[in-house]
Amino acid sequence: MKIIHTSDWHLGQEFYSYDRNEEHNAFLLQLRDIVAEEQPDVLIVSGDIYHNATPSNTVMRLFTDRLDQVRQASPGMQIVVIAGNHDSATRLEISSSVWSHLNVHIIGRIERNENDEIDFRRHIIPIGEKGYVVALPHVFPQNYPLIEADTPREERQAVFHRYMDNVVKEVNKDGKPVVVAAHLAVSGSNTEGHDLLRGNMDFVDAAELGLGYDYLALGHIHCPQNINGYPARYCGTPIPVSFDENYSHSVSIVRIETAGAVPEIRTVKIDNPWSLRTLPEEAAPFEKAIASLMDMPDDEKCYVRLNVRIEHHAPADAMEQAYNAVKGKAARFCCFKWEQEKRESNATRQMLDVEQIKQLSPVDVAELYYQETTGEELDVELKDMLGNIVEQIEQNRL
Ligand SMILES: [Mn+2]
Repeated sequence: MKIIHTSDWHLGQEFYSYDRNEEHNAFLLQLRDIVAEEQPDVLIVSGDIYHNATPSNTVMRLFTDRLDQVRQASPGMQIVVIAGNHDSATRLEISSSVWSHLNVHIIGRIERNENDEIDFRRHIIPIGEKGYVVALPHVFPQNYPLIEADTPREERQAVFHRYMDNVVKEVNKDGKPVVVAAHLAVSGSNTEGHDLLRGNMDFVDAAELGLGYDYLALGHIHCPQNINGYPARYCGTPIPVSFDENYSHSVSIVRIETAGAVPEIRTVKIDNPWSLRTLPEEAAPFEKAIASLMDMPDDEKCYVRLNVRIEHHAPADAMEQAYNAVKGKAARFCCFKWEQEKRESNATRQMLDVEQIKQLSPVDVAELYYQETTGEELDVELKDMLGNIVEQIEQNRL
């Protein structure tokens, strides 16, 4: 079985208010050409098709038109699409019955049949005589359906995977290769480029998914990587979603000869017409950073994040200066990456032990912290304000 594995397209992403349809269109045309060249048995899209739950008409049209062209580039191929956490599961499935006539299988969610039983078989897609793809859309861990009465919420996902595994074995009587497509975060994977402070990720131990597969085609984590100890891989984003996804972007081509064989994996690079650049590479003072923006060639298509080291405060008109610097250029200024210059405190650093700290008021601690991190005295007004807040909290507590 020959597979093209891709995920995390994030179609419709607005990048610092810039529209990315040109880039996504360029990717989908490259995907069409790769499919034409490789003639795979199946194309797997492991979730996050769209960036938002409510993509615009233009973006949905782009998906429909281009997916149809991709399909025609290898007419015998099956296409399996699952929902990611960014997708609306129900919206993604709107046209799934029409697509199913064209060998395109869109699985957005887990459904129950008229007897209120989980429809496991809906997720098992035969790839001709070659094998099966098991399509597991994204489900938040706390939302996995209850299969066995009294299963605690935190165990429902593992129970679901165990049942799924058993149904796959029932269906796959001839022992053909099985590929599982899933959109989830596996423990121990490299999350480079993801801002985990913004949105928490629920990590799942890969062992929880059972071992009833020959290849696990993962989506969700954007950095391409194989998972240690498992025939599993994140193919990564074809188009970077953030400045921190500073690595090569590709789709994965996977071949599995027989069940139990180690999958052969290679990648095909995707070229983005717009690069994402952080300028200068090392953080520099504001004026120097602006100068590097001014020095950019007029016709260079790229998104720019300015890497600035500041001593005190950023200039109030920093944004305006940056926008002015790219006037008349193709480059799109996006944002700043601020780095506060570490300064030695003027006051001798006080080392306090626990008992000494206990003697201090919260405002004293704030004052010391401010002195130590900025090297300056805390503003009197700010100090009074903090004092009032602390007082109010203490009064409420009594
Ligand atoms: Mn994603």
